[in-house]
Amino acid sequence: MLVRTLIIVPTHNEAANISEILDRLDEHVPDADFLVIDDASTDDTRAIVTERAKRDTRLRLVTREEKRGLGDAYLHAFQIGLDDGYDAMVEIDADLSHDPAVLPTMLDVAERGIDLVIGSRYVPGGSVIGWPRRRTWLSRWGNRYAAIMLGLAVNDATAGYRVYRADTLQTIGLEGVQAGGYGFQVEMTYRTVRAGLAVVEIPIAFRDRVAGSSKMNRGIVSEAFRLVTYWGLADLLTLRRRGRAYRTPRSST
Ligand SMILES: Nc1nc2c(ncn2[C@@H]2O[C@H](COP(=O)(O)OP(=O)(O)OP(=O)(O)O)[C@@H](O)[C@H]2O)c(=O)[nH]1
Ligand SMILES: [Mg+2]
Repeated sequence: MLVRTLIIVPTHNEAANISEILDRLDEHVPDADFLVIDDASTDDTRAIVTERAKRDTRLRLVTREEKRGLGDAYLHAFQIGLDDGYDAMVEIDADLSHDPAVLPTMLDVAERGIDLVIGSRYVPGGSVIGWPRRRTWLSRWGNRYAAIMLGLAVNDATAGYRVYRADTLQTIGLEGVQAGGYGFQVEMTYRTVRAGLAVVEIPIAFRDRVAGSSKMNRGIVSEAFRLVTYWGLADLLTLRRRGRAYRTPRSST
């Protein structure tokens, strides 16, 4: 049974959103603990969380002085969660794009033994609200490309709303992760699938952020594209090599 859950909220300048997301999480998953991992915010994010943590012992703040990327922040937080013996770890954006009301269902599915539960925009019942058409197109086709290149039967491998069972993270390991942005989510999904673990997608309505500013940039997209292409080609070559190795040697006579 999954008794202890740690909800990880990465932040970089999310003062406009952090109180509301924590309130809403509190409302829907009152038994969980919270870890806000803040990289180099220059607004009031840290002050807000510090003040709140004085009243709420289930909330803790970890700060880093450099903005080291979403993937790096999650790896740091996962290690803390594993060291502290949590059974499940949740990824959720601070910007209210992910609705905490869905989290109890996602945790239920993880509790029933699914190794990775993804809040997915691209399964029936899922949707994206408020994104310009270009951004939806990029995300949709980026996901299709990753699924084809890596042989993933996952529709939303870039999704940032997830529940990992702690044993999943132990099995796939936190060492040697290459990607930092959206590619991080794809890489962790790829590792989970390759380890033969179970992934389930639960439909969500993803809403574009209303407050604060986006941290998405071209570098994040091109990193994901480059790495997915590299992993996919490396897979192909390895298969070919294997194919060659298994071929019956021709007789020399
Ligand atoms: N700790 C940490 N958090 C980050 C970093 N970059 C982004 N975040 C947080 O990660 C979450 C997702 O970032 P967003 O800027 O919302 O990125 P996005 O959802 O891809 O794009 P938009 O919704 O368009 O802004 C938010 O909670 C950010 O504050 C980082 O370098 N370090
Ligand atoms: Mg966002």
